[in-house]
Amino acid sequence: MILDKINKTNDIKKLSLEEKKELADEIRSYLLDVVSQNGGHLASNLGIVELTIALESIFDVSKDKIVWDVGHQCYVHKILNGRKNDFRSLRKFGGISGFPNVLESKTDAFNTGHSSTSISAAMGYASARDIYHKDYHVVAVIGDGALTGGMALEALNHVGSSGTKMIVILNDNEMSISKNIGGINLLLTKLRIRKNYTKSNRTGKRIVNHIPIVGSYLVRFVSKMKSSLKQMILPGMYFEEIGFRYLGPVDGHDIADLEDLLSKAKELDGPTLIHVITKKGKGYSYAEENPDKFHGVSKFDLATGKAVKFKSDDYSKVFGSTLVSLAKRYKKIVAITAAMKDGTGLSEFAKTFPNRFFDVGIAEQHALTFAAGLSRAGMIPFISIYSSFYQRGYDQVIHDICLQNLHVVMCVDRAGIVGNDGATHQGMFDLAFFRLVPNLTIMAPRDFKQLELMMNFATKYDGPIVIRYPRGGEKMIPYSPSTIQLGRAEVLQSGNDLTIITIGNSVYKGYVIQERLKQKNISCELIDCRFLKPLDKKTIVNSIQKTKNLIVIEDGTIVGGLCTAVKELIIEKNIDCLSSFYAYPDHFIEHGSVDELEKKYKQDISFIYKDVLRKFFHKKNV
Ligand SMILES: Cc1ncc(C[n+]2csc(CCOP(=O)(O)OP(=O)(O)O)c2C)c(N)n1
Repeated sequence: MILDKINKTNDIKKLSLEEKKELADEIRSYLLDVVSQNGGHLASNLGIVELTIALESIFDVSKDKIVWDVGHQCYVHKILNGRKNDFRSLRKFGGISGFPNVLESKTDAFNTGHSSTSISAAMGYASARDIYHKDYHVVAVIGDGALTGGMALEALNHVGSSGTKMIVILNDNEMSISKNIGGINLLLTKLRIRKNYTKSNRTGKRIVNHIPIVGSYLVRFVSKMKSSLKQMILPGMYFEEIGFRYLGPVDGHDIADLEDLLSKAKELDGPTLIHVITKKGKGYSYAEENPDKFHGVSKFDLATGKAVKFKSDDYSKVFGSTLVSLAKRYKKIVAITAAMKDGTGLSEFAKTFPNRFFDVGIAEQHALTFAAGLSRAGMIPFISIYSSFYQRGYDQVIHDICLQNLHVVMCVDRAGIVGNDGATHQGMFDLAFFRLVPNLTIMAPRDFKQLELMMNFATKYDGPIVIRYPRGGEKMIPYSPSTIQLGRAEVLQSGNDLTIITIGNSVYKGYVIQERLKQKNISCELIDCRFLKPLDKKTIVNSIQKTKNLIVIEDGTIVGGLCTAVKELIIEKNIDCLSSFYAYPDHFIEHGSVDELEKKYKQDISFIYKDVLRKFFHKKNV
């Protein structure tokens, strides 16, 4: 096995071209083997094997800086840089991360996970290098999807005009998670056929030259027109116009061609953009045919390409189908996604209402202000974004939506702990950061039925409103949700000994704890807040004043969300009570399964139950 020769950074440089080709096959098998077991980002990594081999053959990642955009395609890099054996622990609790991580290896130049940051970070490295007169190369590797993100375009704008020496590798596979969309994609489509243009240009010249008398004049005339023609016909000029030297397109699966171009680019001064064409899912037929389905996978059977676990309904699906039925009744409803049509459950909506569906690309900021504009014009926009990606659109929520008090329904998918994607993707902060925003109403459903009711409520509600729900399915509790009233909590269970305050998927934990405490003759009052904002202060205060004992359980950070809201209330009303708050600490939460992370951070039902017995009821042997 050639892979046996790869143990540390730069071992790749010792291989011949033939060995590298063999290595590419072996790496693909290894990727398939591990990702089919552990889950992860498959298709993007299969597509970038040769490009990574070529890059790390030409550059020296022990000193040169390669910044991987999004970072989901860094598996090959990890295998080549000291983590070949650890790769089996990919995304597992205590194992290596599915994204670049500077703490894992010096060869991971920058932590990524969210899209479109690589060119900015690389520009930082390049500028610092120049200030200190240091000597290293800087490369940003960015996909055609990530290039649609505003930050990437802002960074191109900066780098192009700066004249700074750095390389941007555009890994163009025509796919974001779904098919890539938008004007940038149109530009790239023209660039992809540039090779054909060059060939036909040469043929054209030969033909014109043979036209008697005027032939050679025509060729001279055409040559004079070349630069303006080039501008019209060769869209690579777009990058050149903004200050980049454009090289390519080059076949991203031909190691020799790639190495050739990369070594030339290495010698050039100023900003260079290399356009590399790759095939997402390369080498595994199921992934080549359905790159979107194999973008991010959970455990699957290699022989059939089918998921091992049957996928039952999840919140995203329920959101999607509910929105379709609402949109049939309310013609003003439109749906927006930022490149996450499938993930957010909007595929059915897109098919049913193509004119009322907008995929804006990886552009959360634009998506939110676009929703604000739609709302001003009388539409009812539903926008669904993952919790951690809302972080990018915070000012748009505040300045464009809430300041004008606009009716925009902001659905927050993947809220709370999401698991194996780790720190960049945990939906820890949304309750906290949304709570600060004036005019904003915030809800969280405890099950599918309540999500439907909340979506109904949000359709008729006239103002900015958030509905947050977790990744995955519902956990059933035996209380069917009742009508939603603005700012009204639901008391699910009356009791005298302990008040349990919860919201969203944490209601389930509260319910199970309450049931267990009942066995010990402890009677709990279980409150589903439903609204974080406006908070039902009256119901909460009445309950705490009755029981004098309080716990709050929340799937998010301990800072700023429900726990903080209840603490503020206790102080405001000067309530004397014993209290305990269960939420994630003020840390970034690493990767692992939800169960493992809950245990580590003492958020699991067993821990909370025992803790409550100890703290409130002095019972030890439980
Ligand atoms: C800000 C942000 N929004 C959405 C995502 C989700 N996401 C991860 S990868 C991806 C598509 C990236 O496409 P591209 O850059 O072309 O890379 P490819 O997977 O095709 O190689 C998206 C939308 C993200 N990581 N960050």
